Amino acid sequence: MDYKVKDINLAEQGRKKIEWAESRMPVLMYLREKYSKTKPLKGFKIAGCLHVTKETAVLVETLRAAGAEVAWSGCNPLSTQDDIAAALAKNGVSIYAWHGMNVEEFYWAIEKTLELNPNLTLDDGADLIFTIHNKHPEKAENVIGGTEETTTGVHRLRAMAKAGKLLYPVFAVNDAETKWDFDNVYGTGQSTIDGIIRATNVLIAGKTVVVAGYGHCGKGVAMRAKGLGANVIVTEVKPTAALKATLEGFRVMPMDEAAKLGDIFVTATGVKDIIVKRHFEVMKDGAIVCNTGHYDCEINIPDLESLAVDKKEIRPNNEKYTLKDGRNIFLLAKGRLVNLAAAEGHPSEVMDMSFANQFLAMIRLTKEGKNLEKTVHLLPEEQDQEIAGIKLETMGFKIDKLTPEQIEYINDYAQGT
Ligand code: 3DD
Repeated sequence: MDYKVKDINLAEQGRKKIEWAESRMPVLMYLREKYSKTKPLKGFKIAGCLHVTKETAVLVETLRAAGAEVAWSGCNPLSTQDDIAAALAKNGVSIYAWHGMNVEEFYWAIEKTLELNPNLTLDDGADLIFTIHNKHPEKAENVIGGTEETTTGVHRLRAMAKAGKLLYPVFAVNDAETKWDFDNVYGTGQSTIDGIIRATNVLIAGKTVVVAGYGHCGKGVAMRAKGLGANVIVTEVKPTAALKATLEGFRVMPMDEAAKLGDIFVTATGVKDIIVKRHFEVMKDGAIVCNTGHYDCEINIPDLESLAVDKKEIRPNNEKYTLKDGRNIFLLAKGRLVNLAAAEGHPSEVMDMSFANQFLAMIRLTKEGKNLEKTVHLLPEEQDQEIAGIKLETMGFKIDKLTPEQIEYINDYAQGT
């Protein structure tokens, strides 16, 4: 059994965290119970490239319980939790992941998972799919289809499909309502603040928090910062998103103005160069800067380096850059996603639904993949309602049901006032 992790002796500690996550992921555990009997993924080989957290471990072990053979790598050099990787390795998973990988090791790990010759791929950020397409296109012939977890990855794959370059169909798990409206908003909202607090322990109350990007993720971060008493400024390029931010009571202005006011900056745009040299030049002494987008391109670190006369890590995931005029700027998690690099990512309860979508999408691909067009597909709305229904039930909630007369009314366009 092949694997490469930081320290296999961390397995017992990791297992305890996985058991905690299992206790708070009732939808995925229900699906594991249901499909471990029929094993619909038996005979299928899944290569996964997704943050190695306790929640991902529950997904991996649910895929295996349903019969799949699995090989796994992390999808960010700083997001792997080493005790979780050890627990998965100890339990027989071919996993290649450790915290603090360099870029070469990151892609070596992806290559190792491809030795499985997968017929299904599971991605978060599309690095696995891109490695297949750019370096091993012959392996795409074995692949029935794949899934993509995050907004950035879906954007990349849609562009690829539009260019006619996608070699197999992909389900946009990110775009499922039970993922996008929950993980991206409530998960990112809490886990980003969690990462900031773990790396700084600053008081959020009373601070001016600048959130760049008011998509689902930025909306969650702004909401939770406000909840902790921050004064929130939102920066945007999309008029409708900016308008929504103003109606939620947030101040809206260009980054050139916000840069002078912010105490804490969070980028959540998916776009590069959101905070650049001219912004650092006007920031307050002691400003804290971090990113919660998938890639580390949103904060221009070479610009910050060019202004600094000294840099040192003052506590884990927190580097103090001293500028020529004596001001200090604190960069968290080296500009990589602060929620996973400086904390544990989103709570289990919200990843439960994201990963229920991943699991069901894998089964759907085994049945439908061969007939799907080689483009990016949405998961069916019914799947959202099925997942949300199970979630509500596990939370002890009951809801109303339409009567036949109400269904008839909805479908009868002729009935007026
Ligand atoms: N992501 C956030 N928290 C995570 C966790 N606890 N486990 C695995 C992945 C986790 C990333 C997700 O938000 C993913 O849906 C994304 O990147 O959009």
